Amino acid sequence: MSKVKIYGDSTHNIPWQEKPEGFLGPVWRYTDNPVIGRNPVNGVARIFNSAVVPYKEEFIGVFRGEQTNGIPYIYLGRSRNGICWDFSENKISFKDEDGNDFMPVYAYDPRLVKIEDTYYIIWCQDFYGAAIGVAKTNDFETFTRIENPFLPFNRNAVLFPRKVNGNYMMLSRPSDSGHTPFGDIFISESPDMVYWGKHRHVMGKGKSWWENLKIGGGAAPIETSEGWLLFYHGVTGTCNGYVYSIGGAILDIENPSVVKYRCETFLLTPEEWYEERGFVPNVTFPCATVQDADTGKIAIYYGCADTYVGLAFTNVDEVIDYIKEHSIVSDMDTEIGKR
Ligand code: BMA
Repeated sequence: MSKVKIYGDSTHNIPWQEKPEGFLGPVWRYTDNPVIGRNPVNGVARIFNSAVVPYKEEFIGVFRGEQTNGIPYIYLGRSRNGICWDFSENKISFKDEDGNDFMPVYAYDPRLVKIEDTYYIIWCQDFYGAAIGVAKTNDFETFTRIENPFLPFNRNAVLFPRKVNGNYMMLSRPSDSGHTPFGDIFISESPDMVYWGKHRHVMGKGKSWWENLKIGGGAAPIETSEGWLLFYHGVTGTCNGYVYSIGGAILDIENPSVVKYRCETFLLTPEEWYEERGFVPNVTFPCATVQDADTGKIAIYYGCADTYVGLAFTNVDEVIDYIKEHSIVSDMDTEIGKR
């Protein structure tokens, strides 16, 4: 039993390894990373920045597949253990609400969040520039696109796994259409997943070097007795390009635009060959977690160097203690975020 309670499902078959003896950080890597290597599907050169959920005693996921023509798209994958994946050779076929084909021009960085009985896919796509797309499914057979929630330009949208005060909640990171050199995390609310408003600032780029350029939401927040546990990405700029690390914060349960704790240090930063070397070097980019409410175990799925998918582990007590011990919050974090 963990000290901090996770509110959510039990996932007894969670992919998991104990922390290696002597390892110092709060998040440790799977020893056989990366879990998805190059050329995983015919016509797809790389899979990375992808999201997974437990589904019917197994796992299912939406995967960013970089096609051999360079255009990213979303592919479905299934796994018995969350580690070895079978991918569909075809892209996910999106329909509009009348059942007609409605394919985005491109699609990348999908997140996958279950709210009540519906699974939502949220990704970045072209809407006259980079913007957020949303689709829903109940069976992973038909995928219905619903209205785009926000105007361009925006990225890194992730839904909360339940309504808060009666509304759906979505984090996003307003941006430009290119390799955005700025960016804060905002939150928006909707009564119906169509109309979004009550926009609030959640947190800005950090003071620490590893997140001093921009930040963006990562995995869907995990509901705990200490608040919403958020794994996000933080970016710094170097003379050799951007470096993407994984950070952690805890948001207020009733009012998630308020940051209760924010870890001054990264939780994981590019160190291994598959994080440092690839299509875009030095990227660790979290998109999903799988957690077990009974034991507090958490598995983090993260993209590595825009080339591979990696798995990392922590547990709720350890990561929450670590974030609280290393927390520094600014006024911009703790305010309601309304101006
Ligand atoms: C961001 C997104 C991510 C990517 C990262 C590093 O802007 O496009 O998909 O992992 O850059 O290239």
